Amino acid sequence: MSSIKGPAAAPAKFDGSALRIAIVHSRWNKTVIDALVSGTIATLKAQGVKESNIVVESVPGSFELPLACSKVISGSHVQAGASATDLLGGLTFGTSTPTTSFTSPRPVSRSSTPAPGGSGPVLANMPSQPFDAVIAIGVLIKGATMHFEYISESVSHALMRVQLDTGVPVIFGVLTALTDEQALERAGIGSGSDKGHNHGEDWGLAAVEMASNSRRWA
Ligand code: DLZ
Repeated sequence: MSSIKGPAAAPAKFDGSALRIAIVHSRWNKTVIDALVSGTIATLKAQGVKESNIVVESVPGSFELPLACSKVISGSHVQAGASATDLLGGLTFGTSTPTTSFTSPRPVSRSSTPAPGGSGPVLANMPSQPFDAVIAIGVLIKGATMHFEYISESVSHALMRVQLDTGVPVIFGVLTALTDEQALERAGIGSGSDKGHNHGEDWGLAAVEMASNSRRWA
């Protein structure tokens, strides 16, 4: 029997062509994050969102997502993130530090200009524009300690607070997986014959729907 889980189709088709969407993702559990971010961007584009209107920022871990989303929404960040065009164009990434079987926080380059001393890219100061929705993407995988519980709980509450405080939809793209395989399957890259489903696709759809409705409801 097929599963009854999952979102039903939206009641209307939404046009993302006038929307500006931010993706803020953590760099822990890179393999899964990369698949989720790619799935999200592909769906946003399929909904009509222009590549140049998709801005991607990264933070070290999921715990940093709420503050980053809040800053991105309030426009208090002065440095522009990478556009999806930049990312899809194959920017180079810095050295990664392995942390678990497939985890590695990863500094993302946002410009091809190297920083003085070769320590990384120089970020350009650019005026920020409002976002219609922000998608927070993180992957928490249960380990031997209580980190998972504390971070999952606080991050989900904090992301909810950000969207209620700002009135800007924040899409909850944080996987809270009990095993590596659970996380991989929810990014559509499971190791079995059924690779699973990339939840980034759902998050892209949710962002366009919520952004469109928020404009209509305003
Ligand atoms: C410390 C930590 C651990 C143990 N596990 C994860 C994880 O599975 N996923 C994730 O996104 N971040 C993890 N972190 C890092 C924290 O989110 C945070 O970046 C650090 O505690 C620094 O505040």
